[in-house]
Amino acid sequence: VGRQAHRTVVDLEASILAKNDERAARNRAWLAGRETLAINLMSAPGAGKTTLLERTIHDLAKEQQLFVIEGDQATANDGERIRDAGAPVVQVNTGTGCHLDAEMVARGLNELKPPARSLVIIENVGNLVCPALFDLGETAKVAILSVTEGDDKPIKYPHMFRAAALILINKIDLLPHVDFSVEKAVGRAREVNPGVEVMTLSARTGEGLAAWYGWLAARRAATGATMGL
Ligand SMILES: Nc1nc2c(ncn2[C@@H]2O[C@H](COP(=O)(O)OP(=O)(O)OP(=O)(O)O)[C@@H](O)[C@H]2O)c(=O)[nH]1
Ligand SMILES: [Mg+2]
Repeated sequence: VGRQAHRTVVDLEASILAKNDERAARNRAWLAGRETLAINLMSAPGAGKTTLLERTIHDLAKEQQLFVIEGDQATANDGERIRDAGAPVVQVNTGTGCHLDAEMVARGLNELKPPARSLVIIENVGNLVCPALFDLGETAKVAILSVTEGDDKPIKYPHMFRAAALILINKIDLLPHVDFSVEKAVGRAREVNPGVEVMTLSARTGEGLAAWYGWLAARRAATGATMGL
């Protein structure tokens, strides 16, 4: 009986992930059909996802409209911050859930209705574990690690840092006050994800943000190029 119950749990997990992957594939096709770049922004709680988005919306206001899907267990606080910063936003509350899934993103996109060739950023629930396991149909995953979390996190939570196309080390304005080696963090990130691009920045002071904006612009150009634009 024990073995049977175990098997049922394993089957259920596999079926949840299979259903999610199928929905994610439909999101990906929907985004591709609209030549839209979608970034899944992930980090531990408080690493600076919303702060980076507020700053990005502000700094790119003249050249690039951002559309945002905000994931949090509870409250509309981050959604309100994004709206105040000037971007269309849909807030998704996951309740007890520790991550967004592809169905939530499908509903978010349906409500947000980004026009063709948009840039959509999905702020995932603050968590270093669960979000890495769920494909949302995004074009790329970006992970933020802030210097107050410790330079050992990439090897302790390898799935998130392995899945990321880009790792942003945030809050570098605090480096003089914390015991964090950028060199060690980058080395550990590349232990789990060889060759991954890493940038250091401060969403507060703006240091390093030009490289992030350059990365976004290059990804947008590549999204168009692969679609024959
Ligand atoms: N010193 C410093 N503080 C920062 C920086 N970026 C964000 N913060 C602060 O870190 C705290 C958390 O920032 P948020 O942007 O809310 O973090 P988040 O990742 O969106 O948090 P959750 O949505 O709860 O997961 C806030 O007090 C920010 O002001 C930075 O570059 N430097
Ligand atoms: Mg946030």
